[in-house]
Amino acid sequence: MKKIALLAVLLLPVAASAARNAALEKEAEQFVQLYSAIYQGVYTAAQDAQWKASTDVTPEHEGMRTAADQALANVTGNTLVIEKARGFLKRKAELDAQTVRQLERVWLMAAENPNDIPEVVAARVTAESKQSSTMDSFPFCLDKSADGKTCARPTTANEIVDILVSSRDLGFRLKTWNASKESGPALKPGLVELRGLRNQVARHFDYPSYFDLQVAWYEMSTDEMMTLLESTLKDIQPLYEQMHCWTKYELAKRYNQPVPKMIPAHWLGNRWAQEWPGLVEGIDMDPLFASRKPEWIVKQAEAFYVSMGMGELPPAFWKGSDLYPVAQSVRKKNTHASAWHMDLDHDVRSLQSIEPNNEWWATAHHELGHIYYFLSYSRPEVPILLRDGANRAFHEGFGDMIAIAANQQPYLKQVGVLPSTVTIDENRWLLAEALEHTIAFLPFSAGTMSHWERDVYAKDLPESQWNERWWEYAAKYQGIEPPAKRGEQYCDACTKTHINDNPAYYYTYAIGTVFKYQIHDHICREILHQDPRNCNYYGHKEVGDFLKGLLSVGATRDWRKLLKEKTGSDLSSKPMMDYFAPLMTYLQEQNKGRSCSWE
Ligand code: X8Z
Ligand code: ZN
Repeated sequence: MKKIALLAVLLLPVAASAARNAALEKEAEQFVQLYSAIYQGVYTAAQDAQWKASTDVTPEHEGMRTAADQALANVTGNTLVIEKARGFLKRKAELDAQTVRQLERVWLMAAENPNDIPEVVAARVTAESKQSSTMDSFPFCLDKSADGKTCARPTTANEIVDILVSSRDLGFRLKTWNASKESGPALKPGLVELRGLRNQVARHFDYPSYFDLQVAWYEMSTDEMMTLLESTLKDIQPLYEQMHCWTKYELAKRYNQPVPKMIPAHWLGNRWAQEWPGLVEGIDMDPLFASRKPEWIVKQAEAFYVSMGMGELPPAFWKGSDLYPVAQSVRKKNTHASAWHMDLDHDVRSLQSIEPNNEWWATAHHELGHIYYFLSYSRPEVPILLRDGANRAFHEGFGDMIAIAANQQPYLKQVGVLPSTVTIDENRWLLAEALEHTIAFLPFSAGTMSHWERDVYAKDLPESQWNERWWEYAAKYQGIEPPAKRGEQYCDACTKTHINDNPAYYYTYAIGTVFKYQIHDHICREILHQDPRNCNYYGHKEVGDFLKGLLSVGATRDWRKLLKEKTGSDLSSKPMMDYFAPLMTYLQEQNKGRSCSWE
């Protein structure tokens, strides 16, 4: 209890009235500078080793990653660092705000690896590397050999997506969905161990759980975060119910099945039902990209940012990135897209497996958003420790917002993806966006994922209940059910990348979704004077200037104040709800006389 009180003092906002202390400020600044210089070096070495381990999974690279992560942990969780940071933070009222912001980050990073429990930190570092290797090299298989010992028909994450988006054969879909869940049992033991170790480090630092430690990056408690998520879910609930109803009737017709209450998971075009692509007849974007080269996707995404005056990607990006699929027989690599700030300066890279389709089109814009954010705040005025998003959701939301703009009809026509003669019904276009990017995504991100991880970390949910709880939440928030009962021998949550290697983070995407519509709305209405549903930023330097103002401050500003200053409003789902408002009337009309409830 006493330690919790101390923690509360450390994280309290700086009192405006307190007297600054020049000598203490100087001492704290020197500490932060020395720490930053060492941190940047070991962080870069760890990024380098993690990059190799993620792009070429071998036992040797895993070992090198473990060693480099341990070196990083030795610095960030060093006992002297902890002692110093604690001392300064106790007197934060006497320090300037920028130094305090940096010290708070030193503190949060120390809590990941407290060196006074070295055996726990070492076990965690090793287990994290191992879990990533298991996940990144997992051999997905569609058909086993006759004796069940080898794989007769290997498959890939990209192929699983293709099948689930396009196949109309329910039996084949089921087989593919089941194959996609096979990594779960392989990953569960590692996640059980990691849950314990992650909670142990966080609790050693008096955070109630690892979930609370991650949420603290937003300067929020777990309860505050869950309240924010619940309120977002409440805002979209009426629209989600209509969309869910429309979808189940549509799919029942497509597969010639009775209309179910809940949607069977293998009916949808994504293995976690997080996005629902391929549903709106007449809006099939994939063929529009099929004739393009994967290289075109990423160059065109770059062109979008360049058109707003954001500069070309540096040679380091093209030299260092790993952007296209590779057969597992050649090299095993993580197939989930990511963006990397290798040295907290201008060495930026992205790891992707781009194929010419609509999903990778959006993903490439998303990843370049991270890259442009990195580049934007990597300037001398922004200290190393504040080279980060104003909060994590700003980072996730920024590139996604560019992806909204890059998916609107005026722009798609301008770059020749959509023939200029085509006119598409606005409501159906909006429905596709709601299904593929937004309204289907929020119950997954703010609902199932975030609540499940909250329970696993903050409520110590016994591992004997993990799968049951996962499907309880999928039913409650998403109205989705598994194709057949899934016992505890499976770990369906474990098949999701972030559960393993980006834990207690996923609510970030939900907040990023709300954020991106808020910024998009501001850009369209206030800067471009265009309708947010038909709005084209391409070529608009004034939009680039606005965005640079938002991004280039990195984490030097309080995210709430920055958002209010830039948009005139606190974080709000109103712009998102206004954007999708016409859909409600459209779907209510479509769903007339249907039985919609899934309870
Ligand atoms: O993981 C990602 C990005 C990498 S930061 C591709 N996203 C989430 C996911 O795929 O689950 C983007 C949207 C949600
Ligand atoms: Zn991202």
